[in-house]
Amino acid sequence: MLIFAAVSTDRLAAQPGVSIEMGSLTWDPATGTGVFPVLFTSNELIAGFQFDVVFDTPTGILSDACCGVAGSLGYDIGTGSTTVLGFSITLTPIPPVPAAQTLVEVTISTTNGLPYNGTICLENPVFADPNANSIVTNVGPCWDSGSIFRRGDCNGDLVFNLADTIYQLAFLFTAGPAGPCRDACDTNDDGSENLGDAIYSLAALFSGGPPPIAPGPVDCGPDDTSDALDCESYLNCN
Ligand SMILES: [Ca+2]
Ligand SMILES: [Ca+2]
Ligand SMILES: [Ca+2]
Repeated sequence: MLIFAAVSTDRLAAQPGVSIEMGSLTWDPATGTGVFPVLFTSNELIAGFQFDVVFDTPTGILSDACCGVAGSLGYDIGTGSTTVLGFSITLTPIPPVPAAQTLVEVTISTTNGLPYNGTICLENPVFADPNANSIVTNVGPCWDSGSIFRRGDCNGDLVFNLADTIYQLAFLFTAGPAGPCRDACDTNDDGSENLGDAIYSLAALFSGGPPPIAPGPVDCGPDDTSDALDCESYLNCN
């Protein structure tokens, strides 16, 4: 019975496979491109891989892939319109990686030149070992930019003015509707919408206080600080 138990434990510990996951997209406004790492863990030898990069809006364009562990081992890394492909012409395997590392870095752009706004998913992974056997591969969650918006424009009419504060006070105290993008109403970006935001807005509008926190009331951008507030619809940035 003891021997049986030991074998059973070993089998679990040696559970085969590769896991890949999106890292965060970093956008560079100067070049109009964004880069995200594809993170991976593995307890197999990898000799080649491919996966699709899938955007939920048509503005996303897959541009390039390079670098990471695959790049450092001299892999040929290429991209098609939707696919990233990597293989070693010398059949140098990627050794097992127990803690997450970057497999490759993927560069994207957009058709409208704006920061990518939507989700990016990794799909249809194919990983092969040096004997050309496919390796079981798990894929992590999609990356989500969240919506882009103008902070302070609580009523979603494009401009930041007293009407936003009145709208917000009505929501907070007289059962008025919530803003279409709650992040836009969180003018001080502390992760909740309350009287402090209305006071912050009034100070910004009328007494020389600082403007609503980035992305601010003029330029569209994402919420840099994640919180429980939703930005369900903010149409004016798209
Ligand atoms: Ca407004
Ligand atoms: Ca707030
Ligand atoms: Ca926030």
